[in-house]
Amino acid sequence: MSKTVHNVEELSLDTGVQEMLLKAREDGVETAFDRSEAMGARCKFGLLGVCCKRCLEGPCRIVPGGKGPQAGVCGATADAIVARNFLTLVTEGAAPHIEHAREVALTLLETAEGKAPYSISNPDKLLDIAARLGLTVDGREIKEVAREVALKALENFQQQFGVLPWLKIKAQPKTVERWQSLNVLPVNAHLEVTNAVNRQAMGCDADPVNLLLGAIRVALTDGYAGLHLSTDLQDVLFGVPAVVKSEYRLGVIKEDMVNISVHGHIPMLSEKIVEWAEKLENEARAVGAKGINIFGVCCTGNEILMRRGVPVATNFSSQEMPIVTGAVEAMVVDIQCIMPSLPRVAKCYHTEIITTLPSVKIPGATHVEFTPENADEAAQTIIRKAIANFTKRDPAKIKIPQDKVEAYAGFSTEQILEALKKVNQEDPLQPLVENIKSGNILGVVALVGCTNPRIKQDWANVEVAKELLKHNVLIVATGCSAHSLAKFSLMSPRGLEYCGEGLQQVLKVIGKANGLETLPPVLHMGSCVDNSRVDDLVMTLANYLGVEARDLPVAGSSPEVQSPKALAIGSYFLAQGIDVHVGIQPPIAGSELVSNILMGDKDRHALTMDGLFGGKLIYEEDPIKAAHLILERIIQKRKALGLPC
Ligand code: CUV
Ligand code: SF4
Repeated sequence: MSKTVHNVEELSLDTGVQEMLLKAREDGVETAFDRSEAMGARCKFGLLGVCCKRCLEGPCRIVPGGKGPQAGVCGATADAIVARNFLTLVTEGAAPHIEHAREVALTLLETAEGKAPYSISNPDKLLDIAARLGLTVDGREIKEVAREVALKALENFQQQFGVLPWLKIKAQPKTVERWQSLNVLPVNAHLEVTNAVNRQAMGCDADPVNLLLGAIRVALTDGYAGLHLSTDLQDVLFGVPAVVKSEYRLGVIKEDMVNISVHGHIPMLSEKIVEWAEKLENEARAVGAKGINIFGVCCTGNEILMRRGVPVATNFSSQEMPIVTGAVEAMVVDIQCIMPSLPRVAKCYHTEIITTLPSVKIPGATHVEFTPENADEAAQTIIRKAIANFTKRDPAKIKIPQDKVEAYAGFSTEQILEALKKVNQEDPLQPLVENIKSGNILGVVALVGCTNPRIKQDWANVEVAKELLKHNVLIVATGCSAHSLAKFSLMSPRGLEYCGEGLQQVLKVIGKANGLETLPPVLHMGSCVDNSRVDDLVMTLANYLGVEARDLPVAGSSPEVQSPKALAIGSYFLAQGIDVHVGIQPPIAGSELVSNILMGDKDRHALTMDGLFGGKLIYEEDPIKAAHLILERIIQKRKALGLPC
């Protein structure tokens, strides 16, 4: 194990995590925080994006503008290498969402055909989607409609001509025209991913501009065939989220119960775990536990928080910490953002790490294969394993941090509109839009993405949010950033103290109309795929005002980005013309051309995302400065709309 030099206070803002980091050191357990430190300064070539290992002539690396070779053996320049690597990141970010969506579509199909033990929880949303797709719904059975919607959804992975069906039912026509003129409209998700991998291969696309447009094309695929498709069909199967009150932080782990953590992304598994945990309570009591306590980690935690109010223990960087409490019987994982170290940490305790999908196995974990058809059996097997582990606890190793905080979640676009209806039944958007116009709400920012052991956990997410709230920016949040903000009370009435006066007033009025003291200043919109909900909200506002998304005073921010998935989502926002801030250096600095295209102002550079689409990438590590760069752009967009600033 590496020698640890940092104080735990410098590693995470979360006191529970700090406490567990100390315990991990005492227990001789290595964590991501230790490994990050042991890794030391990251490779400069990698940070700049100028390293290429696409073929066996290399690996090649370039010192930009410096001494030594200015092109790879094949002749690829730094511009081409950086642009290609960016496309790789976006593709690697999109593919997981696309696979996620396809799994959900197949589950819907199997449910409609009676082959999988799920139900159509929200027929209204199903009928709405069917109508948008132009399917006949009148006089037909729900299951029949569901089957047809599922088949239509699968066309997003199959059709050889035309435009991605889910893009057609969601995007604004004027924006689609722009995308068409730039030739970035996707056909089907599998084709787009294959094509993207193909064009980045050795000896293929070497034009940095074309490669970056390729990244936008993949990002649009991510947005529609990944994010939107997943959320829509998950809402049909499991319900549209509505406001729930729940709890956050490691204190949600309960000493006297069988604790099961769900971690990963796919709600088909976590929903079944929650369902069967209730049904098997008696078996837990039989081994001396008071019951079964399910809690979430990362995005599948968001899914069951949003729909069931299940508490969340922690987010990405500290996913090993629940195990360190010594009180977790099982951590069940599916896909994405799962640290391969989990079974090594679990070895020091009695926790069983359970993998569930054929393409995600980890040495040292137990594997219980999960499919939609065998969902009930798999969930029971998993829960019984956890119950059996309860008796294997070592009392000397148990220590659970006491901190927990309350948080409200469940703010789907549908729920936000419902809440606004209580203020104005006929014209629900009117109160929101009036307050945006007057400046009581200066703009809306989506705080999205991850935490990253390269920087102090939760700190940048929370600081960016507080600074924006102070300037009357309404915040919506998803992913692990949402977890950060919830952990620090920004999703509870207590968060009101950080808001500017105008925003406070609006939140109180809408809150009171809904029987609450206030709305929380940060609205939790869900998991990473639920950035589709952010897009839905933006579309709703834009359509109401008769403008495009790119005209609105809105932005995205990912202060602690870790996953390429967040870069794919960010690029999707860019394609919509929405500015995106990242607080971790994106690997593009090795090419001035690529940096200028992605981050440049349209007034200063001939060719930019800003000029082509209307939004740009902002890189700033300092959260306060970042917030002000975002505010500047929001004010620019307000001015263009003729709104007071
Ligand atoms: Ni999908 S992608 S660390 S779990 S948000 Fe969390 Fe969210 Fe980033 Fe991963
Ligand atoms: Fe080097 Fe070109 Fe091969 Fe990349 S593709 S490793 S730059 S020769």
